[in-house]
Amino acid sequence: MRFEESFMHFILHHQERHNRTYHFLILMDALISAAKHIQHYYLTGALKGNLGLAGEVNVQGEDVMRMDQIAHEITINYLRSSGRVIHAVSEEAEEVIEMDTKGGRYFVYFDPLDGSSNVSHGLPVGFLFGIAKRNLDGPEDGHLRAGKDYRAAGMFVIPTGTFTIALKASGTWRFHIDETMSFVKPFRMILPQNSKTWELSFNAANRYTFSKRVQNWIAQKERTYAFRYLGALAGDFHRILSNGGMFMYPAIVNHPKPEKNRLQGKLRLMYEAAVVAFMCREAGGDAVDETGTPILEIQPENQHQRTALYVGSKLLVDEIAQILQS
Ligand code: AFP
Repeated sequence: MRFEESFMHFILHHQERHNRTYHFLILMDALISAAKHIQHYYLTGALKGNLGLAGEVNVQGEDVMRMDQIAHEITINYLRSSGRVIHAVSEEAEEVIEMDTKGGRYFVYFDPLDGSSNVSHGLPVGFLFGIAKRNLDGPEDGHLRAGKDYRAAGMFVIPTGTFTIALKASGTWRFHIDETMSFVKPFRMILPQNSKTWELSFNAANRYTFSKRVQNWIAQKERTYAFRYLGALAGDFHRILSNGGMFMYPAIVNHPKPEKNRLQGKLRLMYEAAVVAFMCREAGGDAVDETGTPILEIQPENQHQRTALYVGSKLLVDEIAQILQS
């Protein structure tokens, strides 16, 4: 009988190999438990049509589907009881959530249900997270960390049961859920060099609202690469990690109704863009914002800060970065 290596064993071996404590293991156990719990709710609630709009508005002024709120509460509960988190930042909470301010070692930034408009269609959503570590030796250094300081970042694609995580300087790894609800079979993700499989992913409805130089770049490329878009970052980025190419959510600068321009882009820096940028860099790719600045270098000023995002194969990201900087 053949047993596949589980994520928890994988991470245990990783910590031991690097002579590290087990605190990170306990934190990961909390995140895995939260993801499985959210998956259970999705399958038993959302797909049976039991989860409608909650009638609330989140901090970004969007309708909160009940599922978002449930996923948020589930995650907070597991993170809090892990005893390892000092502060958490969630897409669903305006303020930073204080947890174990004395004993906590980690900052966790998360979006528990990204792409929630997919829920009512039974299509994939993402649970994205980034983890930074408290400065245990020197002065307290706060929760606003640039992506380059993350120790790990990952995403669960719910309900398909895939989990991808990048560990600082140790690569990006994909796992699949098995019939016992364990994430198993670590597979190292490296962006393919061969451009035959590369894809572009962006919301085509926005195309003519992008800057002229981005529009021109798309016009040059559109016959070269296939185009895919799901509308949930985790699902779209999952494909880019496997096939190569680039996901982009550029700044909206030419909207016919100028009040609808989004000069800072749409996606959140700390729990969307930096998370996929971290995974992408560990898989050999890169990510930049609208000024061509590496996403992982951006120092956040606010936990809900937005950014434009270009993430994927290094060749394409370097190319667009040059254009954006010119
Ligand atoms: P929602 O959670 O509001 O559906 O937003 C999802 C998201 O933040 C990200 O997952 C997608 O890539 C992007 O927004 C889709 O945005 P558009 O609907 O504007 O294409």
